[in-house]
Amino acid sequence: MFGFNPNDILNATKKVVVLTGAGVSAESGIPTFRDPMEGYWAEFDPETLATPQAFRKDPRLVMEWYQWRRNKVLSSAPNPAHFELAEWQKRFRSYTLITQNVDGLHEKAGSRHVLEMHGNIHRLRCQNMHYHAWPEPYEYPAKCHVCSKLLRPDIVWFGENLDLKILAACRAAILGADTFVVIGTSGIVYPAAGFLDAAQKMGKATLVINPDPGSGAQAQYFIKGKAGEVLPQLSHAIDWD
Ligand code: BJW
Repeated sequence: MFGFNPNDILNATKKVVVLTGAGVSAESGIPTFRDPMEGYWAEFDPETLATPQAFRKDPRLVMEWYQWRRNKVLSSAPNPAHFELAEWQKRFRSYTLITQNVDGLHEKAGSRHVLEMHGNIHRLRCQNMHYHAWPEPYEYPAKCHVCSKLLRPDIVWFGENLDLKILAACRAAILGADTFVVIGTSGIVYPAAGFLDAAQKMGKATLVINPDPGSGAQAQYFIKGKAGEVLPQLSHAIDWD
């Protein structure tokens, strides 16, 4: 079915790290970023919405866009890929889930200790890193209770630094892993985009799951298909004991 025996790289004795991207939430109805027809960047300009400069120039526009996106996420549900990846935390000797997604759907499906590289759309923060939940109902401009600065989504925009502790945890997990699995990411945005090559250079077994062979086909193993279909089949094919 896969062209290789999944038990060779995924079984209960393995230490596994999974990196996910927007493709994992596509089957939950959340658009990816770079799909040429339905991706966010097909309709919206990242420069005017997902950069610190955009927020300085027009904070209301940026907040309205994120409020719209958050409402979309709130009305969506995890799909079989999220649920299968949550199951995996019980299956392997060691397991770390890293995501670039900000939608929180992994946690909603039951995954714990997820390393969220790009933040979380359900949190707001000010420039002084005071964190807040979205006020319900939200009305622009929401300000920080501590320092009165304007609140923004706790999301890593282009040109912004990632949380160094989270990045260090991602790198340590990959360093300690036997197998690195990459699902549903175009592998364009750094630093996450560098993880697959780094894992290969470290001699880890690498597996990519993606409907587009252009996204990560350099991996040792590649499964062409949708995450919500492939992951349950893959789990079914593994001898877990
Ligand atoms: C399916 C599917 C299905 C569909 N099943 N699959 C080195 C080289 C070059 C540039 C840089 C570099 N280092 C830094 C940069 C600059 C920049 C960058 O990478 N630019 C590139 C565009 C070249 N990076 C940054 O600015 C980062 N900051 C940084 O590096 O600071 C320095 C620093 C680093 C470390 C420590 C300290 C300092 C920040 C990047 C922040 C990215 N933010 C975004 C937007 C967040 C805002 C928001 O959500 O609104 O994060 S960009 C956007 O892309 C979002 C995503 O998380 C990210 C990745 O996208 P993803 O997930 O890959 O989605 P798509 O749409 O690209 O792909 C979807 C995939 O799914 C496709 O492959 C489909 O085929 C597949 N798919 N259906 C499975 N059913």
